[in-house]
Amino acid sequence: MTAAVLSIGSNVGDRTAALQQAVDTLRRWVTAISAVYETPPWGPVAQDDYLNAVVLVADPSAAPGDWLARAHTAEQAAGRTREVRWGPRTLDVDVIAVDDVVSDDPALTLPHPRAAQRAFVLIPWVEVDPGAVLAGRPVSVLLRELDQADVAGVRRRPELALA
Ligand code: A4P
Ligand code: MG
Repeated sequence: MTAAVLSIGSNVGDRTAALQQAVDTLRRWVTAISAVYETPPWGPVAQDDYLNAVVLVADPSAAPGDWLARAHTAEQAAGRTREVRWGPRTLDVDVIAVDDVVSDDPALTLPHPRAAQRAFVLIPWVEVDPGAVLAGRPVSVLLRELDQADVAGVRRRPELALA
């Protein structure tokens, strides 16, 4: 069995439709879907706000690399456009964790190296899995250690629920 945590985000075009497309593409493996959150852009590139969510997936026969391939398939299905690293995108699907796998492979680094600093990942993740652990540390504790202004900036949008 492998279970994975996927972070989905969009800040170009119909953002809700892009997130829904990601869920639809991954549907057969989905075990939980978080609420949708409006989040200020993280990183060095000035850009519009994102919608972010976390999707939990499971597949008894999947290897870690299968989750990255499926993430890329979902991005393509949403017609992903992205010119700049960390820049605006129709749909980004990041693999946050796969079971307890640790890997420094640049093609698939696990857990995702920036997840622990990202309120837009940790808040939806802890919503769907309150006991979640990242690299040996409870996600609920990691959240308390973040800049609380970043945490407060991640706003739930209940009217945009994914199905
Ligand atoms: N890669 C290695 N490990 C992983 C992993 N765990 N998950 C490789 C996914 N990909 C992984 O990714 C670049 C390469 O990373 C891939 O070829 C893959 O083999 P990419 O998706 O093509 O490029 P990117 O998304 O521009 O770069 P990166 O580094 O993934 O950017 P981030 O870290 O995803 O940042 N602000 C808010 N509020 N919400 C967001 O969702 N997203 C970004 C993108 C910036 N700011 C944001 C958000
Ligand atoms: Mg990415």
